[in-house]
Amino acid sequence: MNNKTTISQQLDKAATTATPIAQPSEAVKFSLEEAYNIQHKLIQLRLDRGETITGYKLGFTSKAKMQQMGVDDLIWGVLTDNMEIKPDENIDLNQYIHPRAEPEVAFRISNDIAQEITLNDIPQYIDKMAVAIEVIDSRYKDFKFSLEDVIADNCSSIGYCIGQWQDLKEDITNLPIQLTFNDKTVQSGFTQAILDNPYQSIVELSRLAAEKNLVLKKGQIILAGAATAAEWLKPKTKVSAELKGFGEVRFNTL
Ligand code: OOG
Repeated sequence: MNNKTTISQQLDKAATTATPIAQPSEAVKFSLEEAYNIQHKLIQLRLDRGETITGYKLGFTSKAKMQQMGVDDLIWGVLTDNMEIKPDENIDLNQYIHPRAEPEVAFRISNDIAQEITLNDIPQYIDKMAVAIEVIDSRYKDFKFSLEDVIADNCSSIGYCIGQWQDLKEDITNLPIQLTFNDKTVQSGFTQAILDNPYQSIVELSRLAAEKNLVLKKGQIILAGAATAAEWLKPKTKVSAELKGFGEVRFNTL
């Protein structure tokens, strides 16, 4: 596990075969920067198989998630077309290791973002937002990891389901958001939990991307991070997320 390419290959295999592996940081210490390099190589393996980048996700933008996972910094990962779950799709949980769902807010980029932007710039770069569900599935045994491990693992990403795109509203700082399983609420919170304002997640991502000279492209999406803790997915469940004023999105597990 000393070689960084090996870690990315092992993570890729763990994901494609739904088989958990040990946390690499238990065998070798590596920095946050090295962790993002491993993530980059991991994504490259997916792109080499023909997948395309559809957007980015932020993680640990809320205290609820940081506390649930025992970490203390914001992280970001890459979304690809292969991860998309269509609304009302039926998904087979056997393709995952130990999947969890989170209710989220998604944004759509309308103009390339090539530098750090501010909250005031957002209407120039983002045209729509939607309620979303993110499915996360750590490749590590028992869903346990250090910050470096989870970054290397592309921030546990595996799936995303986006509701109907809607026009932006000026103030989205404190909207109720919830996750339901078979119409029963299993997680609920408020968008304020996401960096005090979900739009702030776009600002943070633009800063992180600018540091790497990465352009966030028109048409790509941004998942702002969960406002609540994540919930284990179970078979035969109607999984739905609702964001007040932005409707609902759902998929079903087989
Ligand atoms: C890491 C991903 C965290 C979020 O929204 O905070 C995340 C994990 O908890 O496995 O997606």
